[in-house]
Amino acid sequence: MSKIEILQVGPYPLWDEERLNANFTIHRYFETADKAAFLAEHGANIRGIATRGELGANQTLIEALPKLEVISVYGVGFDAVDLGAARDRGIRVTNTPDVLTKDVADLGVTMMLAQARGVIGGESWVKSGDWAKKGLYPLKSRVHGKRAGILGLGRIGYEVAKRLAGFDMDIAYSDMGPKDFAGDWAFVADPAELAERSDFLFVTLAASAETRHIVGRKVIEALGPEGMLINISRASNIDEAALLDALESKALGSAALDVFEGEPNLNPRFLALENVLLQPHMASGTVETRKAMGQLVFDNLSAHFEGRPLPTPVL
Ligand code: 8YV
Repeated sequence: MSKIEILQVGPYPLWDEERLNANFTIHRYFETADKAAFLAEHGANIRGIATRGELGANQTLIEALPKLEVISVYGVGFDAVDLGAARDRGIRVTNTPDVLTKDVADLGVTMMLAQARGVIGGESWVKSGDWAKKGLYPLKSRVHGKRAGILGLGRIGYEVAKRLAGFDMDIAYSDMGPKDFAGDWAFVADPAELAERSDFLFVTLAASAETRHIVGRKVIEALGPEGMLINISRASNIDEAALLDALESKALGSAALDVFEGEPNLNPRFLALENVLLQPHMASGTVETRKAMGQLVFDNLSAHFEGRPLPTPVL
């Protein structure tokens, strides 16, 4: 019997590609030069998409695959999948929640500490010989005991807050409403008010059309010249033009960012800034977590085609 045909939208680690190839006929869409010609030739046979969080599957792609049944996302965020188009056709969508939560939180806190304490600049100070030439490294800001704001107290926001509690930080959060599990963390409904009372503002909410630019000029200005913005969610949650303006004018103290509009081709204005820490969208990027994510991508596809319940359905 011929194997089920799957469209692979972006590369995966070798171990995932081997498992997918052993079980399905995989079309490496990202390597096809003429996408329209490829879809005209193979589109009608494809029954599944394997994609990544930031790559998703847009309406045009979904419409080009008349037999599409399932979209399996390697990532917790499914904002790049056109859910409306999928829902209209009864196409199932799955993601990889939970397995990556703690790694994403770890990187967010690492970014805060590294940026506040000047870890990257400190290493350059040593390697460039500045330590011997110029003496002591410039003093940086304390982290422990400061005020942290968590914009979005979901799974990842909660793990960030738990870690920050270990640094004796004063924690507040914004969400749709107060959360039972938040203990003595303060609920602040308005993101600008949250920013106003924060030294460090973490953006940890799932992106959607509703959250687009939720961190706009008002929030950024409220965080202010001493504040730091840390984004481990999606670029679309922040008005990037407003962020760049504020970083350039020092209306915002600093930022630590793992996600960018148009990544990996980010706005070159970021590269000229000294008050940013830039990471290549790697918050879930540990071997352990990526293995678990790849397994879930495969398990969801297999479950669908074998008629079993999907392990982690979105739709
Ligand atoms: C990416 C992510 O999927 O979980 C998400 O939503 O964006 C990430 O985990 C990962 O970088 C692989 O592309």
